[in-house]
Amino acid sequence: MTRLESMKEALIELEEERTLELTREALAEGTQSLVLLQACEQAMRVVGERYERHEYYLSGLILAGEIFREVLELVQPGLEAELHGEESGRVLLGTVAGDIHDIGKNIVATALRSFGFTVDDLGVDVPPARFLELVIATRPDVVGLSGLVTASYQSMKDTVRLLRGAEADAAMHVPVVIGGGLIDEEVRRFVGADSWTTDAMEGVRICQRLTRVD
Ligand code: B12
Repeated sequence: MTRLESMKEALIELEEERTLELTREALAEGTQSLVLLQACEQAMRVVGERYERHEYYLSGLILAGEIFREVLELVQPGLEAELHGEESGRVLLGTVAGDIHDIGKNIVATALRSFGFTVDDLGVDVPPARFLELVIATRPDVVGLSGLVTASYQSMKDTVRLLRGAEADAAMHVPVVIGGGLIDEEVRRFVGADSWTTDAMEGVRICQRLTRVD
């Protein structure tokens, strides 16, 4: 088993110290931050499946989230060094109402900032009206909505409807990108968003495409 695989395994088994130790070792031997993050995302998926099968309880999800946060602290400096870009557009980002998952959203924020975007991060459990308020105040080029629980899709839909609705300035048609582990084309259609992704780097490319002035 490679060090990366061992690290992934340790996270799946919720072994905090071992995960962090292996992360430090992998970084020391030159493993890219992005590669480490991808391994962590796969591990989190397995943790989620174990929770679904009742092999892990809520405490398992909480611990996994905690360990991931600590891993993120270790890889963050490398991540910022690996990614860079010219000054880009402005993105308004947040996890929608009814959802408190923020690990993925925070990774996207870091990736976007590293690529030169200005990111206004509204945090978690953000109601549609708050997004509208900030769209009017900050005039972003893209709105990014994050959501991991199924219930978040309705909040995303409500947010898009409000942004496209009568209260919003018709001239201000801001593209909306949605992201989160379980999102797919069907969800995008339900929500009425312009684009979707389950990957932070693809999210950056989508935002670059949407803000490109040709
Ligand atoms: C860790 C975790 C938690 C932690 C979250 C900690 C935190 N600070 O975020 C805690 C313990 C708080 C938690 C709580 C709950 N959780 Co939870 N959780 C997870 C778990 C295991 C991992 C999530 C994660 O961080 N993944 C890693 C990140 C990096 O991946 P990501 O979020 O997908 O983000 C990437 C991309 O999607 C993308 N991206 C994300 N957002 C955006 C936004 C934009 C704009 C763009 C461009 C890209 C983008 O970029 C990221 C990097 O590539 C998932 C399992 C899974 N499969 O996702 C369950 C999971 C999401 N949770 C689940 C559940 C059920 C819950 C609870 C309801 C449990 C409970 N009984 O209370 C609560 C929800 C409370 C709420 N209202 O939100 C279910 C959801 C099922 C469903 N269909 O609704 C899952 C799928 C587990 C499962 N399989 O059952 N959870």
